[in-house]
Amino acid sequence: MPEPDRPAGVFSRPRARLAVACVTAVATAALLSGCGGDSSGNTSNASADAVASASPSANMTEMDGMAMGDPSATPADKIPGADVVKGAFRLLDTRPPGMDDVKGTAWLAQGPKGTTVTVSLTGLKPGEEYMSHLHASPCSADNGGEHFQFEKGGATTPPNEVHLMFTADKSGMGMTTVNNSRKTGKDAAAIVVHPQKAMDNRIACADFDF
Ligand SMILES: [Cu+2]
Repeated sequence: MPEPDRPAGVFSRPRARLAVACVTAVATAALLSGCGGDSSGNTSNASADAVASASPSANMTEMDGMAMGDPSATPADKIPGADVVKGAFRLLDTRPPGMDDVKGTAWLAQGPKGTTVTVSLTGLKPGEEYMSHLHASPCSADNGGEHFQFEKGGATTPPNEVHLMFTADKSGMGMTTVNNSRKTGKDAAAIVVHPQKAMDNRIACADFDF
């Protein structure tokens, strides 16, 4: 069984740029043959989830959909073989006081491993926790509207939604990356960042440039 994590780890190292193309090709080939392809609709993805939970050692990356982020994971803009869109966070009028300097970028990658989302922000309150969700509407429509859900009306938690939780460092910078084994298509129009303590409060929103 190939180990999808290993080429990704190699890929994320900043050195050896020339080797990247080879590593990418090998990694993509390994994923396509080893995972049987998972680029179709929700039906096959549901069975992929079942397989992953039945034998977690077979493919640990499938488990990432349950998590809410890993700052050391390969960021979305560096996922081999993925289609990547990005968006710049814009401040929302609903932001709490002291959040006027928040800036940042979000990336959404879709590829052989499903969906990977990375957020990177500055101007946050040092040591504070924040939460980002994929949202279903553009920022201009009700500040992103409802949360994006793979199964509408289903669970309001991962893996049916995509959540990223992170803590701002001493300089007010926060970033993290989360994976989900399913693809969002273009239905996750935007991403919103909230204070973890006040989730109804929307600080900033980014539209993905699909
Ligand atoms: Cu949200």
